[in-house]
Amino acid sequence: MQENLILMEKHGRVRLLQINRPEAMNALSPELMLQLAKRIEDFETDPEVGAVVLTGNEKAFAAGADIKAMKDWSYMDVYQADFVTSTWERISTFRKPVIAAVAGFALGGGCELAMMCDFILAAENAKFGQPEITIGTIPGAGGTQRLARFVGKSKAMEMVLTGRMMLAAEAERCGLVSRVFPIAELLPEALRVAQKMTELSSPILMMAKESVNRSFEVSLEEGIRFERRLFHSSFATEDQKEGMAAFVEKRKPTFKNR
Ligand code: DAK
Repeated sequence: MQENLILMEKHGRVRLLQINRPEAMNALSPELMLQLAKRIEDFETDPEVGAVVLTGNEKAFAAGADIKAMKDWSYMDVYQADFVTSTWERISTFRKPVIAAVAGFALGGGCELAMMCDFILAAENAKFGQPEITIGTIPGAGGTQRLARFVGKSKAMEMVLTGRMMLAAEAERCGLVSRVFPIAELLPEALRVAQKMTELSSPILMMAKESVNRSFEVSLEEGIRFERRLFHSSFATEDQKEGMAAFVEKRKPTFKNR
């Protein structure tokens, strides 16, 4: 198995993960997704990790699942291995904040992987697309579901049914991307934003993330009930006491993640 398909750098309590298959436009092979899932699994319980930035290189965040690996798989191969579910979905259940910093192509599984992150910061050269239809399949890692929720039916349908790519500016306009930067500023900005989050209370961040994610699953009434319960729960934490005391005392809070 090829090692180092996912490179890791430590920046304080931020972990920068870089998809590392430049020769294949960062195509997401099963080995690569396994290495990514293992990293995320380790970070979940490591108190030294407060937030994650997932990135690729200047040409490609990831140009999709590995077509060369997939092309001869049978129905039974993908069904029995539970292809996608077993490794790909791990990032979408990660409880700590994860930012996708996207430059270049984010296509097919690459676009789906970015959408599994909490938000997407993009370089001006980023291109998003679900081109599976052009190779005889459909998005299989959440593209038909998450894209429709994020950008609405019309744009999602157009992208999924035609394979058209969307440039960063359009992706920002329609809400797929939270902000766009010149390429040289993308990583420093993503790391800066992640670093800011590590200065906040980790359990409260988890509550906030869980609550926003809930909005995609349930009715407004149920979502608001869920939010209210978590909001009330936040008052049981030491960090809520510290945060509000610090505001009143006009000082910076020191959160203990308790
Ligand atoms: N897989 C494997 N290799 C890839 C690749 C990919 N997705 N994308 C690029 N490469 C490889 C190319 O084959 C080429 O390799 P060599 O020929 O040098 O050996 C190398 O990367 C450089 O690519 P190009 O020469 O094509 O570079 P260009 O700049 O000309 O074009 C491109 C860049 C990104 C526009 C182009 O490479 C491209 O169209 N790539 C494919 C994009 C695509 O169709 N992506 C969707 C993949 S399908 C499922 C769940 C999920 C999925 C499927 C099933 N199940 C539950 C069953 C997900 C499917 C997908 O993501």
